[in-house]
Amino acid sequence: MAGFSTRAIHDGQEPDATTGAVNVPIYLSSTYAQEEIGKHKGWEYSRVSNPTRDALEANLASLEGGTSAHVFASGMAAISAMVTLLKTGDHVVCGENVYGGTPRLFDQIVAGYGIEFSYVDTSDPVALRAALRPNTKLVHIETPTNPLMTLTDIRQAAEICHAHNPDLDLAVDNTFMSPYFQQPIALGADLVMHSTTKYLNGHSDGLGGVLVGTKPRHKEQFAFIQKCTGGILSPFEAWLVMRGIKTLAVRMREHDRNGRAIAALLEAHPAVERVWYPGLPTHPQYALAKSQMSGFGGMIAFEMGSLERANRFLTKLTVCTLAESLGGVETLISHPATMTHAAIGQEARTRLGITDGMVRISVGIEDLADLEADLQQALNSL
Ligand code: P1T
Repeated sequence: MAGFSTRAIHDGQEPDATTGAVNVPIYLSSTYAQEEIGKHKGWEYSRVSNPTRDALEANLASLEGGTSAHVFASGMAAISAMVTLLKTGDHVVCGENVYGGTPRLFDQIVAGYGIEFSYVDTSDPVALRAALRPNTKLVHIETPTNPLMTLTDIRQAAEICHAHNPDLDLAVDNTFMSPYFQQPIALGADLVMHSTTKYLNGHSDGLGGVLVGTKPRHKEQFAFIQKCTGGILSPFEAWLVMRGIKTLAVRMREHDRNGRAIAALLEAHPAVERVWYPGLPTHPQYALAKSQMSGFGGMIAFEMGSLERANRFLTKLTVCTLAESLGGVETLISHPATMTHAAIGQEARTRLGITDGMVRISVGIEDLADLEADLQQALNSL
C-alpha cells in the first residue's frame, strides 16, 4: 500500500478521463442525462451520488483504512446519520467528555425516539465494561476528548466492546488527531467519524462531516441515509476538503511542532495554572498517547484561574484569534464554558472539570516565534 501522503494526494483522484485535468472537477450538476430508461453512467441525481463527492469519499475511506466513507453537511449531520443505525430500545454508551453538540443531539433529540444514552469515563476500562448492557449497540468516544484532552485506549476499548458483543460498533470521533496521527480502525474501531470542518479541510472555510465504515451494513445504511434525508456535502465543499487533504500531512507536522512548543511555553508560565496536552510528559496518559498516536497535534487546554482572567488574557492577543472551531491553519483560541460546552450546562461542566477559567487553543501553522511572542505578551500582562 502506498504511503499516507501519496494516498492523500492520489486516492479517489485519477486525472479526469475526458480532459486529463489533474484535479477532480467540481461537478455542479443536480442531475445526469440517461440514454434510455434505466441506462446511465452511474449517476442519476446528486443527493444520491455526485462524482466530486464520490472522489472525496474514496479518498477518506483509504486514509482511515475503512471500506466505505460517506460525507455529510457538517460533523453533527454525520453523527445524526450514525445514530440511524439504532432502533427504539437500543442503548448507547458515549464518552462523558465529548464536543458539547454531541450530547445535545443525543439527549434533546435522539433520546425522544426511545434510545437510551449512558455517559461514561471511557478512559477507565472498568467503567466502560460496567456500562455495557445486552442492548448496547454503539459506543461513541472521542480520543483525545474536547477540550480536556483525555485519552481512551482504543485497542482496549475495542476488545472490551467486541468481547461483550462482536456486532457492537465502537465509533471514534477522530477529529482532533486526523488520520495522519491516529488510525482508529487499525486499532480495532468499527467506525470513524470526523468533523471535516477541522483538520481535514484545514482552512476554516467550510463545514462538513464524514462517517468511515468497516462493515457492509455501514455502507448500505449511510448511503441510504444520504439518499433519504439529504444532509449531504455539496460538490464545492467536497472539493475544498479534497484540496485541504492534499496537504494534511505537512500541516499536521507543523501543528504538532508548534503545539509541542506552545504547550511547553504555557506549562512554564507562572500565569497558567495547568495545561492539558497529551504530548507533555506530565500528562497522565503520555505513555498511551505515544503508543496509539504518531504525533500529539495542536490542541491544548489550559487553566487561567477565572473567567475574568481568561477574558483579560484573550483580549490582549493579536495574532491568535478568539473564535470557536479548530484545526485551521490559523491559531484559534476559544472559551469552552461559554462556547463549545455551553450546551451541556454548568453542572455537567463542573462534574467534568471544564472550568470558567479554562481556555482552549488550536495552535495553527504561523511562525512559531510570532505565536510565542503573542502568548507571552498576553500572559505577562496579567
Ligand atoms: O461543527 P461540526 O462540523 O458540525 O462538527 C461537530 C463536532 C464534532 N466532533 C468534534 C470533536 C468537534 O470538535 C465538533 C465541532 N467542534 C467545534 C465547533 C469546536 O470548536 O470544538
